[in-house]
Amino acid sequence: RLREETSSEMGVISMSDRKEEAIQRARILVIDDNEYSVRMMKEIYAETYDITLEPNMEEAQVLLRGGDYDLAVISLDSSNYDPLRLCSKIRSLEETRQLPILTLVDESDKDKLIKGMEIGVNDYVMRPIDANELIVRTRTQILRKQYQDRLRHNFHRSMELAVTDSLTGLYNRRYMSNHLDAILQRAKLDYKPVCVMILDIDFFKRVNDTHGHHVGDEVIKEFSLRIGASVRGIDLACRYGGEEFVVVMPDTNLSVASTVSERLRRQISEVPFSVSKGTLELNLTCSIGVTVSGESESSDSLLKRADKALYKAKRDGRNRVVV
Ligand code: GH3
Ligand code: MG
Ligand code: MG
Ligand code: MG
Repeated sequence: RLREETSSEMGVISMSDRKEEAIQRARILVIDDNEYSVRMMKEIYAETYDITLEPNMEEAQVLLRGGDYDLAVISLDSSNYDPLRLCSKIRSLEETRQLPILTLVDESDKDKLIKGMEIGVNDYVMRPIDANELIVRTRTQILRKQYQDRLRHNFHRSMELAVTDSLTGLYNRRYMSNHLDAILQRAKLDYKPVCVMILDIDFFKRVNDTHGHHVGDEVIKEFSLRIGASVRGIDLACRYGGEEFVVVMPDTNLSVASTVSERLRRQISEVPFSVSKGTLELNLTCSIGVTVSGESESSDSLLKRADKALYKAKRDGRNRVVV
């Protein structure tokens, strides 16, 4: 019984994100060596934000790379460093590309500001600094940054939900089906075989009936971990149904795939499943069907043949691999 990933579930996630964010103060890195403005920012930021002061440009770069800042405030009129170089560094590094930059600008430095805007500075405050203006411009940049972070995060989460199974974290059936055809086409161009393995836990109903659905779920999770541990990075492991799994192995011949399957089968049957916080040990077995792609074979027919092999493994007495 695979849980359906619905859009309402995605809605729940975005709400919990908002909660998380409410308790997290925004973080500002100030790169300025002007004593007067630094003191001013300390005063007006401290209430609302976590503020870090770093007048040294090299140090600031280290902080930016490691820290999770929501805003960089950079003085453009420092004599100790090249602020424009710092701004372009921030824009060019993957880790800081999205970081808003607010600059503090001296009237005489307007040409620097224009260059800065070209590089990707988001906003500026002119010296002498007006506190209210600084507050408003700071808040605007931070809100925009946090809004974008939330969108990005929700986007990644929904992508994840769309392709993975929520109980096990393995790919879901739909994702696997969609990609298997592409994998087969690629393999055909490279003249490489693709193997498919289907696994089904033996007598799984008994686990549910004897110990309950929760224990059944735990077994499914542990089973998934063992599959994950026994396949390579390029293999595609998916939860195909309730307690049924498919592993797609590109660039693999049948003899290698049988060896992998046999090793996994033995590991499953020889190492008991520890569940209910270690209070219960279950001896389980699984049956495995393995097959290799033929020339120009569709994903459907490949999966069908693997399923037939699995069915034979069950019929022949379970706890075995049928190729
Ligand atoms: P066989 O050896 O023939 O495979 O026997 P089996 O008992 O494993 O039979 P079958 O594969 O047909 O049944 C699988 C059972 O798994 C049926 C269903 O109640 C249960 N199941 C499916 N999805 C889940 C799930 O997400 N959690 C739990 N706990 N049980 C599930
Ligand atoms: Mg069955
Ligand atoms: Mg079963
Ligand atoms: Mg089954």
